[in-house]
Amino acid sequence: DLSQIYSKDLLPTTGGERVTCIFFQELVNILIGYIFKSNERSSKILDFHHPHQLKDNLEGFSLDLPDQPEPLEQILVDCRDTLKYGVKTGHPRFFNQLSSGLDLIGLAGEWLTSTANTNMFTYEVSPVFLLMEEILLKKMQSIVGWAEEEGDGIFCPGGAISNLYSILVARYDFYPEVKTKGMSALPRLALFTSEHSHYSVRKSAAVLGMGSDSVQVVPCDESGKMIPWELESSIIEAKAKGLVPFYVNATAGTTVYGAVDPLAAIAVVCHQHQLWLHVDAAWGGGLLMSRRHRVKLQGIERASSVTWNPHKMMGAPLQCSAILLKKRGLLQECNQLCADYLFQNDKHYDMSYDTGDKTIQCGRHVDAFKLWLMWKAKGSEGFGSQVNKCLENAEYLYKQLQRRADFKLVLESKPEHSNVCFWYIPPSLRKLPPGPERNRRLHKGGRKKKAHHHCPDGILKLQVAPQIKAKMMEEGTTMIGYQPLGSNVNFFRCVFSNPATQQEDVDFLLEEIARLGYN
Ligand code: ABU
Repeated sequence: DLSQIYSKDLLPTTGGERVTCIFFQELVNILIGYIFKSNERSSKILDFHHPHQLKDNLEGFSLDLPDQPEPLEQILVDCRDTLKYGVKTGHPRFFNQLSSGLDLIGLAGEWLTSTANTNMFTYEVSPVFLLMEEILLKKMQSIVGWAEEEGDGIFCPGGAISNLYSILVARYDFYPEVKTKGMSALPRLALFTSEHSHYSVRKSAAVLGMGSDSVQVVPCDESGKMIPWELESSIIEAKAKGLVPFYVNATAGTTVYGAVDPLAAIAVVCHQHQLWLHVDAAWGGGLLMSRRHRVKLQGIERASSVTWNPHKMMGAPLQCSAILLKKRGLLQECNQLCADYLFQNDKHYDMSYDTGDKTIQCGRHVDAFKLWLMWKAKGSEGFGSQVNKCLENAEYLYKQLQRRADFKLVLESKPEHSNVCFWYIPPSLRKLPPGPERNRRLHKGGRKKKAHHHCPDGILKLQVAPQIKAKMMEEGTTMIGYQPLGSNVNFFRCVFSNPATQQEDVDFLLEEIARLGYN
């Protein structure tokens, strides 16, 4: 009975061993129950509530912070409720995000990491984790295809920050004085990225003081790949305007279509114009683990830097993202400030392992251990099979969509990655041929007559895909994302990164969309 027991009764309180043990056993039971539920197809993915409902002591679940301590029994109830009202991203029918699944070895790694509760800035406090990070980075660099004497990098908080590092270091490589003199040391720089690339490139340019307008957006072909000759034209045009090109971002696995830019051809353009080539393989990096699919990233070895997120295709628990740099030492030179209280130069061990000064953070979470543990448990081959399975699921979905009259593929070609994009065509629109009229009606708001706090008259206008998504979330049976892109009105994007997903889940998804969208 933990109703009269408080956190003060846990360790380090003298004699707190028994209570600590009971509390954690109860907590582990809650977590194991959650893991089981996440793997049960019949369980809901989410028990959706609007923010105002969740903030309003829903079924006694209070988010308010008390002045007086609450007993451990209540703390366990809070843990259970937190999971109850969250989203089971490990459920085999969760297709909403590029990162999904619940890898149990990765989870064990994350638990251990939190238990160790240390900081990645110095070897002094993270000796084992820092060596594991080094081993992982070297392994990833060799998989990218860099030579033994090349390669550097660091794990960072997500792909957007990894991309930011690539621009920061590229700029430093061309203009080292920017570190001390700031923007006055720079000409008007130009960066290049494709229209389908991740928004973090433009955001980074803004954060780094160059302005998002310094990013030149290069057109793509119909499958979402950057067109190399358009890149070259853009570079020439920028030079003619007096801008100084220095950086090209190529994407290996765009967020929506999963397109891989033609890396080898882009590398040739970058070489001709002496530009830094970064490959944002946050999503596509996982393909490198598969003998069958790694060929799609041919040319990545010519990049000066690579973003690769193992928390996406490789299924590592969030967060786990690496920025890899070909030129050794640049990251340290670019960012180091030698704070005396951390990076003393008279330590008794090899201080090159105090890698914290390579980063723009000070405190840094241990993101490497869970991946290291997963790699031990699966081997490189295991990751390869996992990736192959995700792409097989994507191909299965693609084939189902090809043969059904109630769905329409956005791209007719076979998916290159595990993204499959499609529209659901309600019966009322099925007789219309693809074209502007059908698009207009797919785009037109339907009427949803359920009360909604944002909509005082209780009528909410939603287009076909958002309407289906809204019902899906309220029923909690499956989850898939949607978005418009270019001239394409809102369409669904299904992505596979969860090894728990089977073909029966793909069948379920289509039937569920058809059921929810039927009108
Ligand atoms: N670019 C971050 C991941 C986006 C997504 O999960 O859809």
